[in-house]
Amino acid sequence: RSFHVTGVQTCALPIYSMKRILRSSVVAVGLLFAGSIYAAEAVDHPDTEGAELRYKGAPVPISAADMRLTAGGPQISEEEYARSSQLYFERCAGCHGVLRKGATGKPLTPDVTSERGTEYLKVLIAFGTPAGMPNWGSSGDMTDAEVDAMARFLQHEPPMPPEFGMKEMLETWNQIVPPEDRPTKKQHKYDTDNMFSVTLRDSGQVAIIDGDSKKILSIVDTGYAVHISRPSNSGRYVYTIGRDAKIVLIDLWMNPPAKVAEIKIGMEARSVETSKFPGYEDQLAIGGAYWPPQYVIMDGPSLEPRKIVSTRGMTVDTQEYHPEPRVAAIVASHEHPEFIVNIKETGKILLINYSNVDALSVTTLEAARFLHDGGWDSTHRYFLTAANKSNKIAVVDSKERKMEALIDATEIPHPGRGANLKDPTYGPVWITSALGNANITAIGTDPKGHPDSAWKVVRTLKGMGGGSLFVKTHPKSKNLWVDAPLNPDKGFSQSIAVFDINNLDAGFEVLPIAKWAGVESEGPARVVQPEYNADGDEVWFSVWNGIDQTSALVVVDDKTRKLKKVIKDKRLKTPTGKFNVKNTRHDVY
Ligand code: DHE
Repeated sequence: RSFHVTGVQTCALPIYSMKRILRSSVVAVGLLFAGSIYAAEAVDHPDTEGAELRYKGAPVPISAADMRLTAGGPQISEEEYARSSQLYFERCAGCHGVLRKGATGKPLTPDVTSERGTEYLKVLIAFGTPAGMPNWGSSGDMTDAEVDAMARFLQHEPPMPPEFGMKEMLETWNQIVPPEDRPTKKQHKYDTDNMFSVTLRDSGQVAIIDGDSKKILSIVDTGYAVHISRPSNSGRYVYTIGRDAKIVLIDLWMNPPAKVAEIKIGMEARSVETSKFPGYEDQLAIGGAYWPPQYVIMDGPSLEPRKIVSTRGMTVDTQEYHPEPRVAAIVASHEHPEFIVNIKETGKILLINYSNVDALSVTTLEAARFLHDGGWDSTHRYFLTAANKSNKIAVVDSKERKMEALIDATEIPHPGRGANLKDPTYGPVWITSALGNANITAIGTDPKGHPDSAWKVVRTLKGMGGGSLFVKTHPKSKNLWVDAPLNPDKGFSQSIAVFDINNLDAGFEVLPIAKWAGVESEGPARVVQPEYNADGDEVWFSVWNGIDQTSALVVVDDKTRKLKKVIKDKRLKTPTGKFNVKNTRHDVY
């Protein structure tokens, strides 16, 4: 990483000493700037660690609309405004919100930023803060000119990205192979239940891999930086969602599996799910958008959009209006014909009854801000989900349609879908790891059989360290796998920790997955997201390298914990999430 000596000095000190001071002594900085910056730094990103910010720094493909200049704001050219708004979406919107009203980061609206002024903002952007704001300038991620333009851009109104209603959706809806022209039976010999849909993040594709032969059956172009895949209830289809809000429907019966429909549901999104309640299997799909803040219910096999609903509204705690509450995780209820939808910024969980799409009834549950990801307990009655900036796990009783509990958890819990296992002492528990520290938290989930442990943190194990994103086990397994792809120590980010479920206190074994793939020295080679095969006797790991570097999938024998297979192929670019059809459609984890 290069270090730029820039013209952003606001005092007599050379810039490199300022950098050192900013990193080493907040108090010194406070003195340097007559107290003002210290206060700002201390609150800008409370509890936000570098790992979390790296995780948030994913590009978002929204281009700037018209310039909206604030009277009296600093001069900025049209070109600088356009470039800065693109950079803002790529680097800053994840924390500060598209409209800059503040999300997990502070508000950056002109009333706030104009008081700070250009020089102050330049220093903040260039050097970051000890509280967690990245050093975009000194890290080389932004040039001096970009830092300078960004500081001026932030003092003007943010560009208003366009809304995306039915007209826009229909313009993007493409039925490549309409349902009536699709095969009436499977066109190949492969077992669709043991197929994996693997996110190829930076190439905007997924790989459909046969879990038995480990052969890549097809590479399907999807949305930009595709995020997750969800198979339909029957297991015939896979729905993928791109960060650009493009949903792609893949028919696994075709030979090779291929794209049969696509639609864009907004400008930016992360979640998609399909109806699972008996009588509605494969009939409907739902997509949740970050921008515009809305969800869309579609016809499952064709993706025809049927109902678009905005999520704008009041926050759960202070009851203030929020203009962009993003849709985070969505799961399909097994108890009612309902989708369960996390609304991040308002901290509310919606139970959307889809039995009559033209008269949707929605139960709104009050959880906590900022809802992110989550998954079912082993009975599929309770949905446990992270409110990650509140450091809480919210538990929804999907049968009774009510909040069951709101549990204090560890710092920035990040479960993915979580892991369900039978704890030898406490009975059925659901597990999450954390971004903020090494804690692996076990929560009791059996109010009938183990009432004393239900909805309590019954165990906290220590994993390899912070920067963990995903945990996984399988009902047939005795292993609990915990990754740490965002840990700054390569020894951890390139490895996996595995615990013995029957002897959790004994600590964990570390398996050097990236080394087994032979790619440990080529790039970051982060080991991310364990996923079981259909039989539950193999665990798959992604070794996530840069787009021009060699990545791999590593398959480990679950019983022996020994390497079984390394899948390397030049088409496997930046693999991250993997979704086994059987486990994902039956919510087995
Ligand atoms: Fe994810 C799940 C959002 C960054 C890999 N991610 C989710 C979900 C949400 C989400 C809302 C739950 C979807 C659901 O269940 O319906 N992710 C976000 C972000 O907003 C964030 C922080 C930043 C961004 O700009 O996207 C983000 N996520 C990442 C990554 O950098 C990861 C590690 C690599 C990648 O592919 O982008 C990543 N996210 C994943 C994966 C899942 C996921 C693999 C599904 C896990 C599972 O087992 O279900």
